[in-house]
Amino acid sequence: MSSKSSNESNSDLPKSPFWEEPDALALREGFWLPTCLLDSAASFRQNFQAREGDVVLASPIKTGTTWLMAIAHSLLHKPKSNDANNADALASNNPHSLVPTVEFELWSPTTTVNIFDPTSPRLLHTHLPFSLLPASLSASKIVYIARGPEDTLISMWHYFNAVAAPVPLEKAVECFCSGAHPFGPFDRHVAEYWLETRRRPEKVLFVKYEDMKREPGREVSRIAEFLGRPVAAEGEVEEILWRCSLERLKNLEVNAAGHAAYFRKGEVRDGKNYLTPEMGDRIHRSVGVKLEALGLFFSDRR
Ligand code: PAP
Repeated sequence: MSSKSSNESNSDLPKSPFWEEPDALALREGFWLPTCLLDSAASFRQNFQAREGDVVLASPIKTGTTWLMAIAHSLLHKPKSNDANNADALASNNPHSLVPTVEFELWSPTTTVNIFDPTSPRLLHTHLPFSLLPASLSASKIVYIARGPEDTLISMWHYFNAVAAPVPLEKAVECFCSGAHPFGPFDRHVAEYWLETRRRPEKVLFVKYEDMKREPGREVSRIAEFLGRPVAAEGEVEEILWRCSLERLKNLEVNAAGHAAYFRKGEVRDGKNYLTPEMGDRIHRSVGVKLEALGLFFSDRR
């Protein structure tokens, strides 16, 4: 994290194509950011003033962001049983509408999110790497969700093939291993937050998608404790898990149009259904080993 502003002009930054779009990404301080977000990312870093109680969710792309948004929002805005109007917000809002991704929303002329809303706690999300966050967030709690590289890549491939001109899997593997994808390189993004959680576990919580799938109750309780909203009532964790489940959210009308690509299979080791062993080895050599060297293992491979 740094308060130092970047003196580089956007046009000086190295550019890369992504999927079929030329110059879609620009390399800032070692990370490939979507070119269209360079200004808002810089403005966020320079101008954002965190407030006490702010909670920031952070993630690379396609690692469980939507699920984490739904869970964190449910924990911080528990419906009160005696308030008939305080219905489950997820029933009528996509999780991305409830938790703004700062670099997408903050300075967008069409945003409907008021980030300067004085009510606390503010719940925000970012795909930005830790080193590009505003300095004032150093006092805030951050919940980071990561996922194994093979499953992340396959999720990314399906997502971008659904929303943009499709590319063959070989090209997607090449792109992932080179690190030139939105907010990549993946290993560096994950490593920064992993090292930070080890330095400051009271401020940065590291969650793995695979753990959420295997032991969802334990992981939701861990997130709740970390956020200072422990789940005490019997059945509360189960209720939140049901509300936030892929099966439920995917079938809600609010998530059908425009948001359908966020909800797919949600399975661990789905990468194995698409990647050849050679592709898996390549991803492991380019990405996995760097994380394993830091003591970080994901169960999508083994
Ligand atoms: P984003 O980066 O565009 O926000 P993100 O939500 O991080 O996407 O990741 C999407 C993945 O999470 C999808 O995985 P898949 O492609 O392997 O299926 C999606 O299905 C999964 N996902 C979305 N919502 C949920 C949920 N409620 N529970 C479990 N997995 C979910």
